[in-house]
Amino acid sequence: MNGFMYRNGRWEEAMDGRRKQVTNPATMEAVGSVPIASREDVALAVDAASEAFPAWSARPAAERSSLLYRAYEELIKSRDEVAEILTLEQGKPLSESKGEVQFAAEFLRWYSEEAKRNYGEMIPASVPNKRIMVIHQPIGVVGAITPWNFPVSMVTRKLAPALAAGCTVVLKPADSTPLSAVLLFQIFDRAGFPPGVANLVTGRGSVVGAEFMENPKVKKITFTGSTEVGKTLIRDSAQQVKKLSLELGGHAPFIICDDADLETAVDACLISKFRNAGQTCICANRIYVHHSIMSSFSEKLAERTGQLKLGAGLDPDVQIGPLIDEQALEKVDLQVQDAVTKGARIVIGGKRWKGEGLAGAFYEPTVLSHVDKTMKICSEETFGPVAPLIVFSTEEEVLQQANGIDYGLAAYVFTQDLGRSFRIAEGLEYGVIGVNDAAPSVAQAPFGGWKESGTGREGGQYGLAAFMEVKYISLGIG
Ligand code: TXE
Repeated sequence: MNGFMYRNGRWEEAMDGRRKQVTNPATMEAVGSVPIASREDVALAVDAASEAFPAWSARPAAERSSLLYRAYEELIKSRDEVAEILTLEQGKPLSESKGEVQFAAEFLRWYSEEAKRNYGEMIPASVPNKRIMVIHQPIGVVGAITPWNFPVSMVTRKLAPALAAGCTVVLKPADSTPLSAVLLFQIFDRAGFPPGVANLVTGRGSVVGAEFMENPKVKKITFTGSTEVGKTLIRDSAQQVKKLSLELGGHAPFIICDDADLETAVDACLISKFRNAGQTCICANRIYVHHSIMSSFSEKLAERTGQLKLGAGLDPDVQIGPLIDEQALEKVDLQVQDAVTKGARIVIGGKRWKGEGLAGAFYEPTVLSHVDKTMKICSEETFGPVAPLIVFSTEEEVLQQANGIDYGLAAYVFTQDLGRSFRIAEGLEYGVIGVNDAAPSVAQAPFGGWKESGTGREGGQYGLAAFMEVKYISLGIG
């Protein structure tokens, strides 16, 4: 599939005609290509978004809502086609891709409704001849940057609320997974968004990011990606006090108490850890297991882990795809080696996997026991299919260990004791908590991190607020 950029309602090449090949990470074969935008290309897209902003923001919310709902319907109609391209360029199993497309569509549906609920406030004045009003207005042109691990849903999670709020957008998808974004923009085109309202540029993060940051017409940048790039954006944003929403890395603790239902906890751990081959910012990264159930948990988890089938995602039996590239595999393997050198034991897995005719970077689903906090795997984001098991004895101890990290995105606790679930959930310094639940992300709830996991929230009414300025009007009535 050869994709194009989408600017002002037109499909376009880069001005200098350069293109980048997109590769299937399972086979390393070409899947297609997209243009490589220069800064001038990005500036043209920003101009289009800026020109479209006055009319789009002035449109009644009900009309913006209808267009978003039409995009939802179009995406559902194209679900299989989008899922297939997603698997081909990203590697995840087709069933997961279909799930992701459905999740992505939910943001369009939710914000088609939320667009109509952008209420203001009246605040009681302290004198009789004044009225105090608060209204919310769209922030302007938004530059959105998305990662490769969820190439469809991260786009709608940003674009749906931005468009619902009345903003116009320029999106830059991840370099390695731009084709599903091209399909999404074909869907926006079919849904009938006016030219310039939603624009797509493909190319390098540093080039597009620099234009977003330095172009005064871009009023807000919304970014999902590494903490390292997020910190650079924070530094650079000082120049124009550019507004930022950042969803950065995570290192989720996954706490299994002695009273947890063991089968539920094992099932949940498999889903949380091995979905998308562990390349998820909210996946279990440190699995704290109470000492009294450690051996039975470890045994059951290893048994189920050993049954997972690796391969190319279009094979309907495959449950674990490749890592996104060789660099990612190297990072995972180095963490495993570091842990083993410091005393961890490999219960299952622990090395590269080679499949017939598959040149991609596959890593065996791995369970490590005897892990402790001195090991890199306990502080660096893994982004791979490795489950490190850490033993604990008391609630206080596990909370202290779980919180002893700079990340604060998602955390999980498995227990059947209501009081304990509240104590631990309230004690965790994280933005998203799953209690007996390994899949807490939904369109209507606020998603985002404490500490170095980011700033701002996506989803629900918080996600809409992220694209609006607050204005207070003091009205003298004589
Ligand atoms: O991230 P990058 P990478 C974590 C995860 C992973 C690591 C590296 O640990 O192993 O980050 O992944 C764009 N200005 N997460 O290298 O580089 C880039 O083009 C503006 C967690 O892929 O941050 C892409 O669109 N943008 C995370 C996006 O940023 C820039 C998901 C993410 O890429 C840029 C991804 C720049 N200077 C990685 N440089 C999560 N929260 O889920 C790059 N980009």
